Amino acid sequence: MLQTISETNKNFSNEISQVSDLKQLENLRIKYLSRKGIIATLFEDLKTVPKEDKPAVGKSLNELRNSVQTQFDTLKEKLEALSGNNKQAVDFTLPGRGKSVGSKHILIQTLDEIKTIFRGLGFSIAEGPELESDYNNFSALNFAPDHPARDMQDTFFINKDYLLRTHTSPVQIRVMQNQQPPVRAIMPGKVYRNEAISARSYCLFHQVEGLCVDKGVTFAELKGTLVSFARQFYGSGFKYRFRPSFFPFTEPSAEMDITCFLCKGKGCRMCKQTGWLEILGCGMVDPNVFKNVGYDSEKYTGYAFGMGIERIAILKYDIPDIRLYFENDLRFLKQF
Ligand code: 2U9
Repeated sequence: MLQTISETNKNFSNEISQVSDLKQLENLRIKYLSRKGIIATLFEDLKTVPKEDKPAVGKSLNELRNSVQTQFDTLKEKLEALSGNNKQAVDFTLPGRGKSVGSKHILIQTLDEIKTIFRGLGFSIAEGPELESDYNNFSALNFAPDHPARDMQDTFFINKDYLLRTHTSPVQIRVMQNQQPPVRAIMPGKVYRNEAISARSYCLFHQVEGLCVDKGVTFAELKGTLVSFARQFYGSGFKYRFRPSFFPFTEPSAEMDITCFLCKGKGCRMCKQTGWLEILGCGMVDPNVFKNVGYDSEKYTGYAFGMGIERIAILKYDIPDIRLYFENDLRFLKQF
């Protein structure tokens, strides 16, 4: 019986290799695969095989039937496509289906651009954890114990001592705890704030902060570096100004504005009629912060700055709502 099965297999292979049209193929199907065909007859014969041989013979017969059926199906599909009989046949004249290629999210593109510019200005890149200690996020940065930012309403606390960082400044603390000056680094990353979600604020956003500490670092150097960054990032032809401000971790502190992109300084809805857009905060590192990390504030001075990436890109690309960044709507993402 096993020999008959093997011969049938050979015969079928031989016969199907000579088939050149659908009619011949149908005849072959009737001969081998129909209800009274060769294979069905072999299955009938299986009844007469001794009990102990049945498993092996049955297995071999199944393999024969599957192999014959597959060869038949494959050739049928090919011949139908060639004869044009089958409505589902492949139309080789149709253009291929293009594969869509993904792209970097606009926030990541903006972060990459900022990193490249600061690398060119001699800054390295430092990163740290998003879950931070209250000490690194607030106390070491000279926040008073009763500062409003420490309120549960503004910060996501994990417990009494740990929280989701509200800025990347704790990374500067970690860098200074681990290394003596000179320091020249930027700290990009995600930060979290417990705010009511609206078109202008979200519970999560991205920041790039920077720190430069050495002997004799001045406010003039801060201005030169940040204007150089802004000229590369926004293009030439804009004016900049520094306004006095306040942060617990810098003294003096300032905010940097750029001429409004939309009205070129005349006053419009985007700049709230001021002609200026705020792009970042900055200042000279407060001596109390140096004391907290063990730096000698008589010997060293430093400047620091911080910018929100969502805000920067909102201004640069006139994006109307911060939530668009996080919704993954392709109609938004594909524009960049
Ligand atoms: C250390 C010392 C000083 C980082 C700074 C700012 C000013 C600032 C805001 C910009 C928009 C936060 O994303 S935002 O909401 N940041 O204005 N950040 S100076 O100063 C530091 C940081 C760490 C040890």
